[in-house]
Amino acid sequence: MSNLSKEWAHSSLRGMMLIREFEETADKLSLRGKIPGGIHNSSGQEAVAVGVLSALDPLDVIATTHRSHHHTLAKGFSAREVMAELFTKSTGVSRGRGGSMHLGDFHRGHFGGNGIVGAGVGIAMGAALGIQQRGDAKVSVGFVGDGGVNTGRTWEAINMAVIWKLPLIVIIDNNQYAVETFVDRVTGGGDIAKRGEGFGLPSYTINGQDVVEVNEYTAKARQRALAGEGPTIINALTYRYYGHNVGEKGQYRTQDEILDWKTNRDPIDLFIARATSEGLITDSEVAALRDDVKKEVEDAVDFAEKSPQPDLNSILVDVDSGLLGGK
Ligand SMILES: Cc1ncc(C[n+]2csc(CCOP(=O)(O)OP(=O)(O)O)c2C)c(N)n1
Ligand SMILES: [Mg+2]
Repeated sequence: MSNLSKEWAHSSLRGMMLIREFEETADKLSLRGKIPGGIHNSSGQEAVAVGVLSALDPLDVIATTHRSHHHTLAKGFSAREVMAELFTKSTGVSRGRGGSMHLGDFHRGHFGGNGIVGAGVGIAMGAALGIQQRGDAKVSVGFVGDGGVNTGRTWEAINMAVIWKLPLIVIIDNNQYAVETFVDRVTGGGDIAKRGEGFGLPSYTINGQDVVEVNEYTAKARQRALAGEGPTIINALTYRYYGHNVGEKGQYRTQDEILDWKTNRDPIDLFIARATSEGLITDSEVAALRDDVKKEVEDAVDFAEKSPQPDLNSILVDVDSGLLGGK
C-alpha cells in the first residue's frame, strides 16, 4: 500500500513531465533564435520544483532565481503564458517585459526571477515579513542556487528571518555547479546545510531527485513557519542536464557524470518506477501523460508565436503599478 494518493502521484508526475517537455522545447527554440536573450534550462531539476510547490498553498509566495521556468510552471502558471514570456510577447507572464529571467506576478504570489545571483532569499524574506505583519496564514519560499548560497545577502536575510521568526523556507536548488564551478571547490565547511545550525534553525540536506522527499520536507517546513517558529533551510541535491545557459555545453563535466545522473537518478524515471510499483499508475497512463504534455507544449509554442509584441505605449503603466505581471 502506498501512502501517496493516486491524484497526487498523477499530478506530480504530470508536473515534472511538463517541465521537461517545456525545457527541451525551449532549448531548441532558443538555439534557433526564436527566444531573445537565451534561457537557463532546468531539465533534471524537476523534482525540486514540483516537490516544493506541491507542498504549498497557491497563495504562498515564491521568489526565485535566473533559472526559474521549473518553479514558475510548478506554481501553476500555464505553459502558454510562460512560453509567451520567453518570446517576450504581451500575453506572457510579465506581459513580455521580463523574458526568461523575469517571470513573475505579485498577484499570484510569484515575486519573480531575477538576474542577481543570491537575491531570491532576500526578496522572499521581505515577503515573509509582510506576511507576518499582516497576520496572513501564508509562507514565503526563497530559491537559491549552490553558487548563490555563498553570497552574503543570502545569510543576512536568513539571520533576519531567524531573529524575527519569519515564515520563510529557503530552498537550495543545488545542481552542483555555478556556471563551470563544482560546488565542493567553493563551499567552505562541506555540507551547506550545516551552516544553518550556526544560525539556529533546522537545516536539511535531502535527495532533490525524489519528489516525495522534497514534498515531505517542504510540508514540514511550512507547518513550522505557519506555527510562528521561523525559517527552515532545505538543501536539495539535484543536477542540471544542460549547460549553464543555452548553447553552453558544460564541458567541465565528464560524460560519465552526466550519464550517471540521467540513467540512475532521473527524477521522472525514479518516480514512475515508484508509482508503478505502488500501483498508483499504469504504463498506459504514463504514456498518456507524456502525450498530453507534448500537446500542451506544442500549443504553448503556437500561442507564443501568434501573440503580439507588447505595446510600447503601455510600458509605464506596468512600472507605475509596481507589478511584474499585473493585469
Ligand atoms: C551578483 C551576481 N554575480 C554573478 C553573476 C553571474 N552569474 C550568473 S548565474 C551564475 C551562477 C549561479 O550559480 P547557482 O547559484 O548555483 O545557480 P544555477 O545557475 O546553478 O542555477 C553567476 C555567477 C550574477 N548574475 N549576479
Ligand atoms: Mg548551481
